[in-house]
Amino acid sequence: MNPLKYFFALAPLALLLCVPAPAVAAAPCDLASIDWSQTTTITEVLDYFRFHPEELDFDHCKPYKLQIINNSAYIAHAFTAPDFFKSILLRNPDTGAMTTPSYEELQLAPQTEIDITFVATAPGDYPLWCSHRFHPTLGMKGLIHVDGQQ
Ligand SMILES: [Cu+2]
Repeated sequence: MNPLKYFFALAPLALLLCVPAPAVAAAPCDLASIDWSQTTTITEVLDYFRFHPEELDFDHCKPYKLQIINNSAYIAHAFTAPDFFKSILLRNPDTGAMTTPSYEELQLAPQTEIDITFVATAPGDYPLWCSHRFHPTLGMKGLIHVDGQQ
């Protein structure tokens, strides 16, 4: 057999081996077993055209309260993260009801705070930015990392 034929037969296989294996899908969250009395509070401050911190880290299937604070005296900001909001379940603190957010961003007037209580159900990296004009260029960009390891 022509050795070149082997090459062409094996080339696709070699290519396949070079492609990194996809991440193992995380197990779905058992919502009923989440202990909301163990909620971790994380604070994200928006100020001087920056997110503080620039990277938010969450473990998937664990309960969090995220306090988003616009610390600017005069400038409105947004916490824009469409893919992140699609991947979480919000918890109504009064009723305990869980819902997918109906929004892609949160708008914060100067000197205001919005709190959300949620569980992240899909591990991954989600871009975060402020949708106000020129704010990302000035540095209002970040990342939300949801870890799938338990
Ligand atoms: Cu902004």
